[in-house]
Amino acid sequence: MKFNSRLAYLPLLTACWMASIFDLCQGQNHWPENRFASYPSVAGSVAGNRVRFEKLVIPYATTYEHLQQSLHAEIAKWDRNGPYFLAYQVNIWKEMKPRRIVRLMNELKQEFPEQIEFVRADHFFNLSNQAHQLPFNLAMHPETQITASDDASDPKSAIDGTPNTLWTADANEGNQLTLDFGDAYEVERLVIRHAGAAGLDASLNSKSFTLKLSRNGTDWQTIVQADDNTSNVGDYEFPSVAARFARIEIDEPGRDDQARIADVELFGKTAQP
Ligand SMILES: [Ca+2]
Repeated sequence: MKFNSRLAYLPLLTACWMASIFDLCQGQNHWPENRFASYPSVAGSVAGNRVRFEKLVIPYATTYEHLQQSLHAEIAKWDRNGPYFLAYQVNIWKEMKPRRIVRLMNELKQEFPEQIEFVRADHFFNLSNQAHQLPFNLAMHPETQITASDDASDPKSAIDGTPNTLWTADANEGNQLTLDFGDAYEVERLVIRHAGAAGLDASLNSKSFTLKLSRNGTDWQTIVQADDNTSNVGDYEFPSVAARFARIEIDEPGRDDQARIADVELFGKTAQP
């Protein structure tokens, strides 16, 4: 999803969950997951002394007509000078069955070509944070590329937004993941999910790992050095560092010598010129 000031983002948050076996979610290979209990703080996402959120335009919308009219009214308010975020909740137990939601989505995309995107809830909040100059998950940014020192398993599994898919490598063959954000950002937080977060035995969690950041991909600065780890999820906030590249090294894997990363989030803001 390219971040573009010409686009309005119209997510159907509940619909995507509920319509899982239908067209709306086809092409997704996992479910968006929110495990808020794993987060000790979200200090980086506070704006005006509150955690930022987007209010639902309509909670529990039940009719096609209601949704369509509301969306048209909201789009008419859009000044097109920047992205406009709209969140709706749809009650699919009445007439707004999943296929009807897909129909509404297709009609609006046809009516407003190149102006509307329907996105998953996690992308919605990420794009909203980015637009409001708050830290957002750079690993989810469309420009971000990821490579692994051993790509026997797909390194993208480490940044697909769910701990249920893992990047795995023989620790003797390769133990690094490198992210290239495509541009420099002020990076300030790492959330890393280990094997236990994917439902595997916690003894397979990486024991020691390192986060390094770099502006140029050559000179690296060690930001986080974690030893004797037993946690399923690590959450590290640090003074912001301007970086285009991030590298995670598994220095000591879990008990079977397999490096595993279930998912990584790296939060940062757009660097000031
Ligand atoms: Ca994953």
